[in-house]
Amino acid sequence: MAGQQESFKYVVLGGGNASGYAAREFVKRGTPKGELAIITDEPYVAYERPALSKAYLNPEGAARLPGFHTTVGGGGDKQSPEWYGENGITYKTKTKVTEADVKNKTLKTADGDSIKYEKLIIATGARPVDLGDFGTKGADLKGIFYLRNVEDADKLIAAFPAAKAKGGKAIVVGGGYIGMEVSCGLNKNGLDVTVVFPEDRLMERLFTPEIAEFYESYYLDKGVTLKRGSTVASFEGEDGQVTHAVLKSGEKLEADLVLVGVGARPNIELFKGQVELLQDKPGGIKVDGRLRTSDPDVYAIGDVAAFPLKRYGSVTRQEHVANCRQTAAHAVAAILAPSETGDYNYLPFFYSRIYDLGWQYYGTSNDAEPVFFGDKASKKFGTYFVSEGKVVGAFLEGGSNDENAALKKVAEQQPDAPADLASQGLAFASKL
Ligand code: NAD
Ligand code: ISD
Repeated sequence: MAGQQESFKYVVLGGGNASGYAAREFVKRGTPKGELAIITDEPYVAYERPALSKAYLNPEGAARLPGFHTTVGGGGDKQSPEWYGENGITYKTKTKVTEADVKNKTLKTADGDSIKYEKLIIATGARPVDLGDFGTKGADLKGIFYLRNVEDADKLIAAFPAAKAKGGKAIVVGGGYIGMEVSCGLNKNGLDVTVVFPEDRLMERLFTPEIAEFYESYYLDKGVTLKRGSTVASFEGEDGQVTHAVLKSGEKLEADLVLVGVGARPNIELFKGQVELLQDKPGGIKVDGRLRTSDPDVYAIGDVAAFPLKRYGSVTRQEHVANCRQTAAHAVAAILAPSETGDYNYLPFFYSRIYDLGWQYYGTSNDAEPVFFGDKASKKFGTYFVSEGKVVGAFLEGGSNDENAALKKVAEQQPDAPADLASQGLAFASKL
């Protein structure tokens, strides 16, 4: 029945990974049943989104729900819909909020219902940048896919047989996370993959040329083609279905399937004029060290939150699962135990897995000199980042849990860099 009115002490808006970790923290801290609601337009309760560009695309033994519901990725319970019910949490799926009225602490849904809250946590996340936003002609043709949620991944997978029947040419636009991880998935599924990206190397924002060269060779060995320094000017099609990608250079590539990963935009629109937003980079909803927005009863977490990065004295948004988990727990702590909760102190962390490889990266490489160590041939190598004589960041391919933990310690402690850092290699991190 439309026009229903409900009221909860706490509401989390957005059902991404962050919402599941927030629920876990509410439960851990003994929140009485009936006080928390989570609202999402997705059809599923929270799941570990990173699986979608990795194990979800495996040709065999692929991850599927309910196998990767939050919080399995963080070493916790698999929070099924029943888990939320048992813990007295109202989880409204397929519910689109179309209006937020922060002054009156009310959200309105597309069905005309109102939901009132005392404290709101915004966890609306981010959405893929659409190539149509860049004016790319033909960007609305069928056969062009994006990847953000389970439905996107299912549509992509469902398109494999027809694409293969036509010749199996897959174009991946973008050389970042999605570009690298999904190229691996498409390649493992037998598609003939070409990656098109504007930079001179893959994952330019994190990889040095020396690091990138290793992964690029790996893709080439697997039969993946890399088109560096290229963007797609337009797509061509037949009967509404994509057939070709035309690069800025004029080169025309056959395209039976296209996957686009050219970045993400924070979902802030509902809160324009309601709470303070960051107009300039990094964009998003501005929060303080307690993840609180300009309204004292509204918090923001995960990809959408622009927060003070305490250890580097800057403001950042981090589109990363580690930040989503940690901001969720921190905001709930700040709400339920304000006197015991200090400022959020995040250590930037990035990771990825492709084929039999896996890398982790902690800290920063801003204005830092890379110091390479290890041996690419044995698939175990890394790079320290040194700034003003201190090691401020570290990257490692093929690390064990202990080695990755040692790497994290380096970025946290920022030790002095010895002259023989490169030859000490991993031993330097391990003995801290
Ligand atoms: P990204 O920022 O990692 O990469 C974007 C890439 O787009 C850039 O490397 C660039 O090559 C490319 N690009 C930009 N404009 C282009 C254009 N006009 N034509 C061709 N290429 C262009 O973003 P993403 O890969 O789209 O990922 C989206 C989100 O998903 C991000 O928030 C990311 O952090 C997250 N994600 C993270 C992981 C992980 O942490 N392992 C994995 C998958 C996705
Ligand atoms: O680590 C990751 C990953 O693989 C993602 O897809 O962080 C993102 C999260 O979904 C946050 O954007």
